[in-house]
Amino acid sequence: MQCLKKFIYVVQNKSRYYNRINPIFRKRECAVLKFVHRFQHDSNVEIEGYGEDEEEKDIYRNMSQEYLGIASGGHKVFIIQPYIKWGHDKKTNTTPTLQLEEAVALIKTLPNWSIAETRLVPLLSLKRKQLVGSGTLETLKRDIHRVNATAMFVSTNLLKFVQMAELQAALQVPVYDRYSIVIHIFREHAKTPEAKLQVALAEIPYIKKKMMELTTNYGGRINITEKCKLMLEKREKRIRNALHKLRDHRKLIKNQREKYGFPSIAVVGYTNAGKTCLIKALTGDASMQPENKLFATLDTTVHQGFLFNTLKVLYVDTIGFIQDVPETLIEPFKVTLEDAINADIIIHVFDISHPDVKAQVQHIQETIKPMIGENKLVINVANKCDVIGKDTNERVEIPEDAFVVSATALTGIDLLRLKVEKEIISAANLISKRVRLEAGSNIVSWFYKEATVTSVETDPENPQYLVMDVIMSQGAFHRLKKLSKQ
Ligand SMILES: Nc1nc2c(ncn2[C@@H]2O[C@H](COP(=O)(O)OP(=O)(O)OP(=O)(O)O)[C@@H](O)[C@H]2O)c(=O)[nH]1
Ligand SMILES: [Mg+2]
Repeated sequence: MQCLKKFIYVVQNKSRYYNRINPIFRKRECAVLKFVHRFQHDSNVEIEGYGEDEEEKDIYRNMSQEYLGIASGGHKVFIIQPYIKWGHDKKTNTTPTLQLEEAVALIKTLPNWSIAETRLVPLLSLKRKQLVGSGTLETLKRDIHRVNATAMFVSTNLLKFVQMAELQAALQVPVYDRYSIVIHIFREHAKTPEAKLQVALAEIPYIKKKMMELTTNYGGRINITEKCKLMLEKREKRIRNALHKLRDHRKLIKNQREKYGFPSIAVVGYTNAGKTCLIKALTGDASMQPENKLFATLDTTVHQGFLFNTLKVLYVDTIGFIQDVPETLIEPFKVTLEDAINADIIIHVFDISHPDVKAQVQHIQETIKPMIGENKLVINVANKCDVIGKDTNERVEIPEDAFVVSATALTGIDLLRLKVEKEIISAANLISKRVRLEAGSNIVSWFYKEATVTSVETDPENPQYLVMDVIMSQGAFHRLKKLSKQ
């Protein structure tokens, strides 16, 4: 299998380069490539339902294979983590070892991918045409061969086309950067039409950029046909339209939700921080499936739960964050995140056991700040307290007001739920009232149906009356006022 993968890569790779210089090669290798493409095919490349014809699909499939590579067959991958030792570009909020750990976690998320070897590679700059010097390149060549790796992952957000091409030509294996790896993970995890469209949209800037770099680097000699460019633009437009339609539909659902007055709580945080797990703990929804994978949740999903006072609330699960990926990759998902963040309260959950937690917290705070209003309540939750020592509170710098919980051991969950209960009335602009009503009256049934009855007692002074504590939305309150005027 490894041999076959190498053969396929060599055929694809050679053809790409010779195609550009020798048109005869194109004809000769055409038959082999057709076989290769049929053999290798990423199932999630195609998005149905927005009017692309067969020819356009075919062109896109080829472009996607050319620039993003193919993930479905799996790879034994050699990971290098480049890092800048000195100067402006040196990262200060994380370390190369932590970045490498994240790179390993990314690869482990892809089915059938395994890790052959990992290496930290110090560089003077990430911008040079030849990413690594000739000495390092020779060592890498030897080591890739020694460990039988079939691909290389350079764990930096975006490689230039020329850097990739140089590495590929020298090492004779496909080279991936973070952007392309994350796209492949997204493709794996996108289940709903919306998530699939978002992934398809996120791919386009990458392909466009690589295509443009190719033309520039070869002095315009490479004929990137207008057809390809136009096709990409058309595809982008269609995807955006399809997404708009889906979002209009979602807004409709959201308006209906608001009409019925269920307060909502959006849970945001890094991928693998435990967002899904926390919602599962808060709702007791056994069907939810937290996974030890990056980007397990791509879709915004809504889950109902009850507070101690029986008030029904909706928890919104969101896509996780990750460090060191370009904005264009996350941009299509941000719109969904912005929608989700419209919730009444935000829970920002972070994995307290993660060595990079400080940088992660900062990243989330900076990203969501412009999306939320000044007065929106953000509850900080430090999750996975079960995997750290008792004295961690002193060691790990966490926001002072954070709730320390374990979503799996259910530690601290009740306190968190109480906090939500305490804040939700004002955050969601709900009305909380104590009312005295005649037992058995229509209005009592109305409250049970349209509002949340948090307690009920018989009036000690007149047993024919009930004293009820009720919570209702503004909408329900207006309906009640109308009803009482009738
Ligand atoms: N030990 C421990 N593990 C936890 C805790 N909470 C979550 N996990 C584990 O962390 C992993 C990720 O949990 P998820 O809830 O899927 O994380 P997520 O934030 O939803 O991740 P994405 O969907 O990828 O964004 C799973 O293997 C969980 O079992 C916790 O409190 N303690
Ligand atoms: Mg999740």
